[in-house]
Amino acid sequence: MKVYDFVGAPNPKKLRVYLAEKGITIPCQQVNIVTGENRNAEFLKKNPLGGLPVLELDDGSHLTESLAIIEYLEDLHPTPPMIGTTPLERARVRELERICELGVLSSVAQIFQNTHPFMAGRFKQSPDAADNGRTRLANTLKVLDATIGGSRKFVAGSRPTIADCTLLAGLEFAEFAQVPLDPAFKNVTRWYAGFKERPSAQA
Ligand SMILES: N[C@@H](CCC(=O)N[C@@H](CS)C(=O)NCC(=O)O)C(=O)O
Repeated sequence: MKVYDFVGAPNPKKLRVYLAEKGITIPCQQVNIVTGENRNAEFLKKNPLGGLPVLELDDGSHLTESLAIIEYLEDLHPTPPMIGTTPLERARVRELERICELGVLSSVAQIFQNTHPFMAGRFKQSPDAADNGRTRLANTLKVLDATIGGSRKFVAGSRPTIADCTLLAGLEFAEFAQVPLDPAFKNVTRWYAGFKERPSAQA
């Protein structure tokens, strides 16, 4: 197997944090999205949508979509469990992961695409779309702050899960996009400081 990766982008980061938490080692090859290497004909054969990460399987086929890659690896390596063990636990973890992805990471992406000079040449930018992203981000962080509360060590409870991987990637991306986490979300802030201490956060 091989991972096509780009250090500096959130979806590849989510996968690297997951791999580090699981103790799985897969060779990584960097594909530069800043220079557009992910849009050349060679790479588009691996992922016609051009996005990273991509997992290359031993038969030469490719799996795209970070969450599909993570769930595939989780099925191959169920221990330690990062999507829970009972049906309800698994549903709760996935629920929180989706909230972190769609409400945090995607909202930050929307803000980034609509405000950052790097995106200006590639994207029709709209201040209203950026504002909508900020609203969705704040609404989601409010819910996550209440869910994590004063005592949870991890997003879904007492063990790290894929929800932590996605939230870490989303909040690091938020710093890069210049919409850093508002410290008023004190439980998310405590979680973020704690998770950043884990070796996987450096992946
Ligand atoms: N939904 C996809 C998103 C993939 C994606 O858009 N990745 C970004 C990096 S976070 C990318 O490659 N952007 C460059 C581009 O699309 O040209 C996933 O979760 O893997």
